[in-house]
Amino acid sequence: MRDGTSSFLIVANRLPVDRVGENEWRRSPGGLVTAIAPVMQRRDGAWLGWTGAAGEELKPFDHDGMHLIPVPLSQLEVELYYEGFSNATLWPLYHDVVATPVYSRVLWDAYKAVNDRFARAAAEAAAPGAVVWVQDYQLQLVPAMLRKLRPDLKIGFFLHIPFPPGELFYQLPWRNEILEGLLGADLVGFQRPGGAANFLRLCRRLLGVQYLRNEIQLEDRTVRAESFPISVDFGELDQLVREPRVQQRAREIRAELGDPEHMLLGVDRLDYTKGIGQRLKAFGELLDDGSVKPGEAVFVQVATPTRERVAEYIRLRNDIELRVGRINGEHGMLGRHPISYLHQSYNKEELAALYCAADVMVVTPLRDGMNLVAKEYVACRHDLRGALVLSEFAGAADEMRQAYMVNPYDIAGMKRAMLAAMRATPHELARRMRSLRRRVASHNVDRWASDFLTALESGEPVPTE
Ligand code: GDG
Repeated sequence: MRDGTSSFLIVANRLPVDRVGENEWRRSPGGLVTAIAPVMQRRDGAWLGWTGAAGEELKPFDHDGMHLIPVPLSQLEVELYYEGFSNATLWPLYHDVVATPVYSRVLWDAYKAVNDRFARAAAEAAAPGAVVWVQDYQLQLVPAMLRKLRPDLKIGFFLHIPFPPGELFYQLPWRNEILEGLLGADLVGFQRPGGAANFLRLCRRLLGVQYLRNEIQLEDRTVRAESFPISVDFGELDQLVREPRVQQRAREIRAELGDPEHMLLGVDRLDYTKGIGQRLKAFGELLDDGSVKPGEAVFVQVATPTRERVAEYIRLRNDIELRVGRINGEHGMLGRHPISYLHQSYNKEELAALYCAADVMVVTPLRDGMNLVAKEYVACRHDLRGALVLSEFAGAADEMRQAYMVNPYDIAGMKRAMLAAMRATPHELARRMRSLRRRVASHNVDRWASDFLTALESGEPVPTE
């Protein structure tokens, strides 16, 4: 046991590993782990979170140079705290109410109880004066709970999803408690400046605290709210797609699709915030009105399974699959379909090959904290070919102005953007891609993590450019 000895602690809903055998684990894919792992190794760090299996009680263990501390969740807590309050209340509320949030006291009680368990576990694991970095919407009460137990700690919080304006946040019956929970941190990080501004204004209106610029003055301390746009591991992806086997696989993918003139691609968790239905509708209409001929373009939609027991997700899957079936039924030919729909997960390399193969990447969320897929696509296109169609409502839109920007609610506008992307000259594509790549390369995920931690530890703002 190493209780109370970690000078750097990550607290997240999930541990950064997936089980691959009885006692075997594999590091989860994703930039967050990659960015944070070196910091963990340098500072004798630990990561606290759930293993993903209900009812499992495991002792702390080491994996891949990281010390992991499992926090158990019962089956009922998974239903009430995770599927319930986190994903049926907070997720839709924070994403502009694109689905109706469920407000239930039973779910709220479970959320509080689980947050309390995470806070206690963190209080036990942290060394005196340690830095603790709490992640995301599932754990918004942890900062205040932890500060009460351990006032000596430096506590940071980062929200990966949007933070909504008052018009929406006011709906939440426990709005004050959530704000008070977050105010337990020394630094509250958001993806976009708008999220930080919403938070500051809501604290003033609902809690009556005052702020100057980005600092809230409490009786005994200061809390800062700032934006830190998350990113991807640009270098790793750039290197991966230069491997001959990945390039070969990209050629195979196009051949398997019948070598269409245009390959369009969507890669998302099958989530109602991602605008999958809207983009397929736009593509279907391009076929209906003859702007795109069957056989000329193929739309590959990878829709990774997610939150499959939450009612809205079951409905969404049915809607999308009905739409895909209709479009393919009307415009397909024997053995050839305009939409290749894949309700499956792929490994990183296959995903990279798909990015390399696609002429047009279509990223059209109705609301998204950042959207890493847009940045991954750009990181994979050292050939400067390929176009990015991007929703104005993704956090990534702030930084990726050279994309073909769309309003995903405007189907006609999306059709125009997809056509423009398909018809762009190589020169135009290269011009846009070069500028997009410059931005993502210089603002990669390491920079996100180090900017946040520097700001947390120094108490000084980090210059944004
Ligand atoms: C939340 C916020 C914010 C997808 N399918 C497969 C797969 N993926 C990977 C993608 C990408 C990640 O999952 C998805 O990240 P996004 O950012 O697009 O979206 P969320 O999951 O909603 O993430 C979001 C993010 O947190 C980080 O702060 O950007 O706004 O909602 O990396 O590549 N990966 C693999 N197989 C798949 O089939 N290996």
